[in-house]
Amino acid sequence: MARRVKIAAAQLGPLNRSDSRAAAVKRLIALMREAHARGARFVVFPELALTTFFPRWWIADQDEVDRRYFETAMPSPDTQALFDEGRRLGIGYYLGYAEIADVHGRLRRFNTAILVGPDGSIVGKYRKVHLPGHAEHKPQAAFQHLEKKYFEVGDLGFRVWRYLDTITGMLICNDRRWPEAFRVLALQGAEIVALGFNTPTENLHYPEPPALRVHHHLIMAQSMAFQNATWLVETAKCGVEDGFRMFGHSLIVAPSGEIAAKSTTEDDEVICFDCDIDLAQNLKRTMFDFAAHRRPEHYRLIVERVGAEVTPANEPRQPHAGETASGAGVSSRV
Ligand code: ING
Repeated sequence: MARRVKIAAAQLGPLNRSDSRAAAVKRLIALMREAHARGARFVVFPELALTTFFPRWWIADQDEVDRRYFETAMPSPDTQALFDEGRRLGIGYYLGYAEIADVHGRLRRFNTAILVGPDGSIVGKYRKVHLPGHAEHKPQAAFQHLEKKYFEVGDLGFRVWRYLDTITGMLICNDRRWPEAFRVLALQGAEIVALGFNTPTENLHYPEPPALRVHHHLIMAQSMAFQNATWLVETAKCGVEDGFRMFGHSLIVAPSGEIAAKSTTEDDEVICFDCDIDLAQNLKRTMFDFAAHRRPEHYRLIVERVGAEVTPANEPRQPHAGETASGAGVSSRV
């Protein structure tokens, strides 16, 4: 009997700086109720779902940033209502937020997502590893992208949890641009990957056609789901926040790489799909049978080398300290 989980992507429209957390939570609860009414058992909310996408702003006063945009507790007085409603409806969810954590006496700040069970318990936590953008102020830029200033690199790695009779992993936004992140989850048996995102329509660095950014978003989601034989739910916070636009295109992608559901607005919107979790069995048994086909002995560079370096096989090179003598991990055979 196939395992089926009806999953919802609960897309949020804009949250302006003037929007309170309570207003955000009210909208999240309305989305949760709609998802529940449509039979969903798991709802994926966006990245940083409680506030505006504040990394677009240079805010010098850290206390102001902490007070206005970070959560020191989860649930907090503002988010308790969401936890209560989730428990009342018996529905599980992924929630993205900015976390301040006291780790061994030191305050640390992360772009975080949690997996909450139908009983309201926090089953798992993920802290965003791939932080895009910059740490310094770019006064000439039309907007900032200060995730490297406001957050630390996540310290929990890429993990999966047994959740609603499935193996579920979590990622956040920019992680979807790095195949390694999905593969580490798939190597742990991920059957569902939940990912919230906030992606600006405009490119900070050069005039990129907005349609091209969406094209990238769509091909990455389809390829990551297919190449790792997992369901992939990607939920946007989108629309125009204080004049700055982010695109929607929330997605539910099947392990076949097919888009099963896609949002059509840049507002609060629920999309749902009744996911057959066993759909990936054939893929995992044949084309993407990792044990049968992967050759890690040839992949060493992926872990050893951070940035790209031109190292042609027909030009001798001195291996860096700590790198294997053969550099690319293959023999010097021509
Ligand atoms: N947002 C964007 C994302 O990766 C970005 C940032 C966009 C980086 C396009 C590079 C290119 O979708 C977040 N929050 O990561």
